[in-house]
Amino acid sequence: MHDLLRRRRAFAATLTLLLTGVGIGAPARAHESGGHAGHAAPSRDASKVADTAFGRPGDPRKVTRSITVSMSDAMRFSPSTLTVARGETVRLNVVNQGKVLHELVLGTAEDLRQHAEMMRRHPGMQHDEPQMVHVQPGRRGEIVWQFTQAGEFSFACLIPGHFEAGMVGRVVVR
Ligand SMILES: [Cu+2]
Repeated sequence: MHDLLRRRRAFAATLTLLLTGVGIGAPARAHESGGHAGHAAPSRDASKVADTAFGRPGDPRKVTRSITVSMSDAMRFSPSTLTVARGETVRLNVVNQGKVLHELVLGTAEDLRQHAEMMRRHPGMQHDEPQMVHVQPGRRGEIVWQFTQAGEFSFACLIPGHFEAGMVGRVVVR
């Protein structure tokens, strides 16, 4: 009896340590040893710092350009390459012309590759972040994003099978 209780306490203490460790900024380490390295990328508190390697959520009042991107069941985005100026806040009007759900997720190529892998391992995982939009068939959605970093980034549909079929695009920021 006592033994069990002691073990339980030890377990609780370990758990607390683990959780605290993750909370105060050991996420890189936690993720190295853990299963998915993918979502570790922004090891910051998203509620405080929304900056990413590919920019940050844009202020809808500061949109300087709208770009329509359509998605099809051929697993393609059109256009598949977007060129934007560094610092520009863009509204992506994302139109699903297909008959199945598609999504558009912005990120670095590596982010998206890892994210797609995680989606394969955990199908049905629900997600909602500013750099992504899920669009039902025949509907439209939007992402307002400010591209603060120059470089080449990606966008993709990470629904299992879609990414693998080539549902990927490119964002060039200069
Ligand atoms: Cu798709």
